[in-house]
Amino acid sequence: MNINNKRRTLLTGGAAAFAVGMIPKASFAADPVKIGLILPMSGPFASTGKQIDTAVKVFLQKYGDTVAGRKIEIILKDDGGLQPEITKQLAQELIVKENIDILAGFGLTPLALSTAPLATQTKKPMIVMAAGTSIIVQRSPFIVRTSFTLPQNTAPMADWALKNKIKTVVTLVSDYSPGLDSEKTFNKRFTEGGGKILDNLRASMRSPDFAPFVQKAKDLKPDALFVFVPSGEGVAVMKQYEERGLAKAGIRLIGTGDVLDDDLMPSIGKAAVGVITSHHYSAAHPSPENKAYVAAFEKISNGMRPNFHSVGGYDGMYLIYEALKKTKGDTDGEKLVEAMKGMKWMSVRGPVSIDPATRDIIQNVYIRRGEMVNGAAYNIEFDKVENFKDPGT
Ligand code: VNL
Repeated sequence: MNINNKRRTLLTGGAAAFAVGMIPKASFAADPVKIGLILPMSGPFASTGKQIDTAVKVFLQKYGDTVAGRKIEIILKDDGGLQPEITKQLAQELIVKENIDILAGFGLTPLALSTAPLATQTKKPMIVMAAGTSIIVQRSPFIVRTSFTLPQNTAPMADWALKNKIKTVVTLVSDYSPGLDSEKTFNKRFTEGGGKILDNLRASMRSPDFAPFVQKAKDLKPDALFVFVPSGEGVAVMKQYEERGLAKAGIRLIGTGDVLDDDLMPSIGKAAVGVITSHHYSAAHPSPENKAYVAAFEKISNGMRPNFHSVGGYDGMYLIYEALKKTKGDTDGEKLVEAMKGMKWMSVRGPVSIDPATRDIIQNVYIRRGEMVNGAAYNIEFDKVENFKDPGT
């Protein structure tokens, strides 16, 4: 209570200073380029923050902390992952008090949406490294996304199901915007291709109980259960799927890769075998770039496996560095965003680019099967849709 009150007073102070028009001072070439990194480092989505924070460390180790003659300074803030107004207030403080040049992070959609108007008002590039609702990039011309979108990752799953004798599906999603994006995309693609949706189930996003939903799905006897839950919640879903015997009842599990998040695969173990998911990143992606990344990440973190959110953070840093090279160290927001548009590079996930029209990421979406490799569960890619843009909803 006390801490909260204190925090609120502080934040109100920051907001007030901002409101009376305290214009952030321009930074000079000799100053460091400051990146305000806002992540959920605590709370139910802390794994997302930890993954991105670690990826930034791996990036700095590989590429150094100076680019285009300017030192890079990262200022990390923990927003707790659940309160959009806290994320926005932290962004405001970073801009007004710390004079940051670039905003980055944004673990969940509501947190990115609340901060978008600030990016526009202050002309600060806002790099969305994790959140995946389609509409986010439309909320500010200063947003550039290096993560993914739910429609982008869902559509290929619906297409795969249609081609693989899955005729009836029950969907289960988290009841907030990325879940609704995923549900809408799956419904549309699957029914347009001749499939039938038996029910659309939605579980609460905060401390969900999946048991009644998984049981309901079982009772409806679909060919498959399609699942989207945000990173961190997959273990609970997999436990219910296993305990309630859906696989034995002949009900397949399919979904976006969030449910078989690499971060959780060691805990999910054998339950993941045979589960088909579509996603833009697997720690098992067989490229030399990715092998080096996984090794560096595991080393710096004492054995943590990198997940897709880490890659959004790693590529976000890469994009910032390449843009600064193009502007020769100029941190003007409009110039940086302009430099980011159309940028192409070889990510650890495969080839990616920033769509110059939408500022969203274009990437391969892979179809993967859960398999045991030397005693550990991995998502093994066996098919892909190349250079896939967000199809929207
Ligand atoms: C979101 C989407 C967050 C997918 C996730 O993990 C995720 C979001 C925290 O847009 O809120 O896996």
